[in-house]
Amino acid sequence: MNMKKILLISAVAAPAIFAATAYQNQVGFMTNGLKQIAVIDAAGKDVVFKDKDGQAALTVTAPEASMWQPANEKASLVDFSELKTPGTYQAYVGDEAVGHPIIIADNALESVTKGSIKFFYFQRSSTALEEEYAGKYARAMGHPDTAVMYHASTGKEDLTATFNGAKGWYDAGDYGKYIVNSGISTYTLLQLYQQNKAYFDTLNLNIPESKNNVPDLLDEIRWNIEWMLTMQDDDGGVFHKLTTKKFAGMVLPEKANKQRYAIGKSITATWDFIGVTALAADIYKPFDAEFAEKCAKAAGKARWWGVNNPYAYFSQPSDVGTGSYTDGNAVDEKLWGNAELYRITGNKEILEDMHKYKLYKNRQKLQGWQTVYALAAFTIATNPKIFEEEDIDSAKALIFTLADSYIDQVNNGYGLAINNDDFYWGSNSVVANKGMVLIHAYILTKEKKYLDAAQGILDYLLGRNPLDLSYLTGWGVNQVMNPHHRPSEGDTVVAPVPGMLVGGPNSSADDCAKEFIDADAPAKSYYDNSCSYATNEVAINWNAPFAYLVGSLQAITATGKVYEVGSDTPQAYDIDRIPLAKTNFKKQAEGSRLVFKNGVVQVEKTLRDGSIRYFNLRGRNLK
Ligand code: 9MR
Ligand code: 9MR
Repeated sequence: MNMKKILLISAVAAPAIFAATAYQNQVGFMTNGLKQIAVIDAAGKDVVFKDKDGQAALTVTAPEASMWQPANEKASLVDFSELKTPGTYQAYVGDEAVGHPIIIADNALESVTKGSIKFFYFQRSSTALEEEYAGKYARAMGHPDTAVMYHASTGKEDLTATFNGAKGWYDAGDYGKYIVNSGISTYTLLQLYQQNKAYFDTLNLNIPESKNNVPDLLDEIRWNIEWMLTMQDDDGGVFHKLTTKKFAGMVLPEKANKQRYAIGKSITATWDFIGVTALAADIYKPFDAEFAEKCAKAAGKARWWGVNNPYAYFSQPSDVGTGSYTDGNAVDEKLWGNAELYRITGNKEILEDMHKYKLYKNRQKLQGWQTVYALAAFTIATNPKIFEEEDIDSAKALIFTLADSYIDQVNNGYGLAINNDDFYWGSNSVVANKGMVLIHAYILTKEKKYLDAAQGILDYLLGRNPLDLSYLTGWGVNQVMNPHHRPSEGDTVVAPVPGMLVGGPNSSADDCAKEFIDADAPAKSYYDNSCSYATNEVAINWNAPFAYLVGSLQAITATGKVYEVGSDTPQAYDIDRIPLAKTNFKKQAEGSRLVFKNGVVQVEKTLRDGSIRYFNLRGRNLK
């Protein structure tokens, strides 16, 4: 921890009084992509873009300023997309330089793409990071996880036994490994690969596996899938998480060596596991048929447990304090898991099961670790030859309902499809996930407005924001320097591990960032200090949609080519020998009861599908 880093940042960010100010992507613009900059106090004035020799290359008159509510500030959105000669430029208003150097290049987003994926290598558990791959962030092995114990909540009989739960990525700033969060993160990266194969087949990440014949992105993802596979119990069910009982101090992995446990076994973890392993069985087959077969088998076996234990929701044991990832509704996980499994088996019974979980209007929700309807929608909408028309229609309805609502938000001074409601814990991933929805809308229609809105979100994360900050460590003129990340805190290197997207502004942060909450400007409610896990932690489920967004924009914009919907013929697996939906479980009756929760009396309603909702006494939905 080095306080000097914090002072440095705030000194740089202070804008001069009265002069125009500009906020922009600080990393780079694609030669053929959308290029915009938000300029304050410049309406009606000429913004001149000068090349490195000081020659004016383009002049744009700043349009009327308009409000962007999350910044509580008016700005003129200046579009300089016409500038298509690679190089470095600077914007001027009158004699004054505004913003930062503007870099235009064909591969402007390639280093960020690599960096945001390389993050996952830096998060590897159970291995030393060698200097050859990690540079000055090399570190000793931590968490071998070869002798993990079973917590009583796993239901295991012999609590003295241990198992090998090695590999996997650390979830975030902490050293836990959580199946639920691994689910969405791993899927998102697998989709990045699947939809941009030509690009990622040759992209070198400089990781230990770089010399084998498998694309580096897939090698990196496999590190986590191999861990996920260790979390499956003999009966097919999947343990919820692998952590210590309490969070470790802010030390390097090698120094955090308290006993680790498999904790809980849950329905959400199990269905998320199915989603990932089924998709992996398809994607890895051409590279390693044996591994792929193992994934498919694991998915089928997990389904058997999932079908038989529909109400096994995770609840945090009283002696455990690590992340809980609790979720009392598994409808979305079941929908997604079944969709992936049907895609690789064509098994009608699985399709029938999938049809029990429809994408009703109230299920058209942005994806997040707790809410994965959209993952099912992405898979279904991009596999029109596999799924039935009704499924495809409802998947597209989800994607376009969301994407079009984002397009409706984009018309503001900052040009961002981001609004006040987005600023909760992990807001940077909220907006990156919106970007993933927009990219899907683009893949499905080739309508430029969707790609442009996605580009705007990337620009926001890389500096087009009222804090003039790049939220990705290691990139940008003003970079985040003090993330809540144990390896970065525990080492002696001043700069944090590169390629990490921090959680971002959070208008309900309840930690040391509290005093920075700006009720009128949620986009400013942020504190670049490692004490703030609620605004400044990093996490695999935040980096994954960022990598998806930037990797897709690089691949699509550079080539003008986009994933061809329906072009995939998934590998076929037979999971016939696994007994399917015949279970002894009776359909659960709906029921309500009063419970004491979060300090008040609430009505807990159990729906027929086993999902649980909470209402206050006036009947208002609480979640
Ligand atoms: O480091 C922990 C982080 O990963 C979690 O997101 C956060 C909220 O659960 O908690 C962090 O750990 C803190 C703990 O909750 C309270 N004591 C200080 C810990 C480190 O800041
Ligand atoms: O991302 C999670 C966020 O949605 C929750 O509001 C928050 C508090 O429960 O926890 C976040 O997840 C943390 C996890 O519990 C432990 N590892 C760090 C994760 C990121 O902060």
